[in-house]
Amino acid sequence: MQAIKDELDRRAIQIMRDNDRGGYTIPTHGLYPYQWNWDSAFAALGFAAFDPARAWRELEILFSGQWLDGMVPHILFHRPDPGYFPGPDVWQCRGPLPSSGITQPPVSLSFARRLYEANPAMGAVPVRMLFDPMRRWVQWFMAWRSHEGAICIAHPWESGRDNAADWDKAMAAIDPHDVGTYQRRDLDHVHAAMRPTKDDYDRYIWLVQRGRRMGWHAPSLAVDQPFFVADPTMTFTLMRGVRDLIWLGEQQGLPTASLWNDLQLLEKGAETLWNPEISAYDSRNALDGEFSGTLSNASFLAWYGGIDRPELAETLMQVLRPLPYGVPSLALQDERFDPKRYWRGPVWGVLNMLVGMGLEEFGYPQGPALRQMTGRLIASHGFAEYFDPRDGAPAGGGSFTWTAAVWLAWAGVGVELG
Ligand code: 9WN
Repeated sequence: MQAIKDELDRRAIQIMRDNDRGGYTIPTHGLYPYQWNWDSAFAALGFAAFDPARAWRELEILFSGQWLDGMVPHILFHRPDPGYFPGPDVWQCRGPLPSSGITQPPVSLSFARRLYEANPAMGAVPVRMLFDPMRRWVQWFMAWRSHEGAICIAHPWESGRDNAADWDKAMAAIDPHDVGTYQRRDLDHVHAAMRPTKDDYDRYIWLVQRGRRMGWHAPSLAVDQPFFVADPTMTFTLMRGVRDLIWLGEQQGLPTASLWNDLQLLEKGAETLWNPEISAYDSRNALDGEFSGTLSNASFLAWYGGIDRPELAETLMQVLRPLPYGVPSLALQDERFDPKRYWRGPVWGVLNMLVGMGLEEFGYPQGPALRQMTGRLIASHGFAEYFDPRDGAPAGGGSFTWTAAVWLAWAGVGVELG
């Protein structure tokens, strides 16, 4: 068994090295040729298992793309690559590096704490360097993405769960008739049945065009938002991030007072996302207050955010019962469930890990169980972007950085194979 585990470790490290572009890591060759925000945070955790200095470098380069207003972009376009659309010419942003104009879940705040805890002597300098940029990113979220304390997305790509059923109703309100023609590149790499539809893409691009017209100026974008949905992914990852940033600040004697206020507001906001009809946390359209009625893997991030809710554990057990590999991005019982199309059914190592870490911290047996399921999933089906939740069949891009990182940082640690 140890030999199999060693071989998987070796392959995971090789994937991370192959996707390393010198200080930053791409998610996978071809489909995603740039630095993505939350992918990089997971990459840092993966590197921490075999090259801690390189792990900090990943986060430092991510934050070198931070905008003056505090936002940390969801993509940094370090070197041009015609294989991805929409590229820097479409976004037309004016940050310190060519970038997109939206953000992604701030898991990097929490992963910085993990890096620090693993090696406080090495972490002291980077923490002192990153603390203020991280705090300014939190302030940006609270200023421009908060609705009653819950954190909203202004584009489906911000959530990281881009194509989730959660956004369907809110997206339907956008009329993209004037979007014009454009050439998608994702379909050159992955089968159309696994990717978003043209109707969705028209709206994604329409929202980018709106941002560009307004010069990506946050106060202008906030007026008459066409899409603004409170998201459990954002809310719980920021809540956890703020807690961990406070912890880091206290370790290094840095100012944390404003973060305590943010945390209080986020805790109130999270409760506005509890949907009694599905007995779980749900996304909620901030424009009309409507819940989306979607049981997704993000519905179970509350523990990761630091909130225990025993009814949620019952809902989780029902969702997990028919499935061998962890939390699906949409519950099997949902009529919109689609096992291969991304974020509409498949299972992701990264979400299994966040949900599992939270459950482990609160002492639920489902936490270690999720870790085992994810370990066995990767051991038997490889380092794919995501997997069919019924049989583990790999889907999306291959040789994926964050799946390798999840193996090295969590799923492969203590896994029982065989
Ligand atoms: C758009 C890189 C990213 C992930 C997201 C995932 C997918 C991009 C795309 O890939 O999004 O940002 O083009 O589909 O949904 O979570 O960060 O791996």
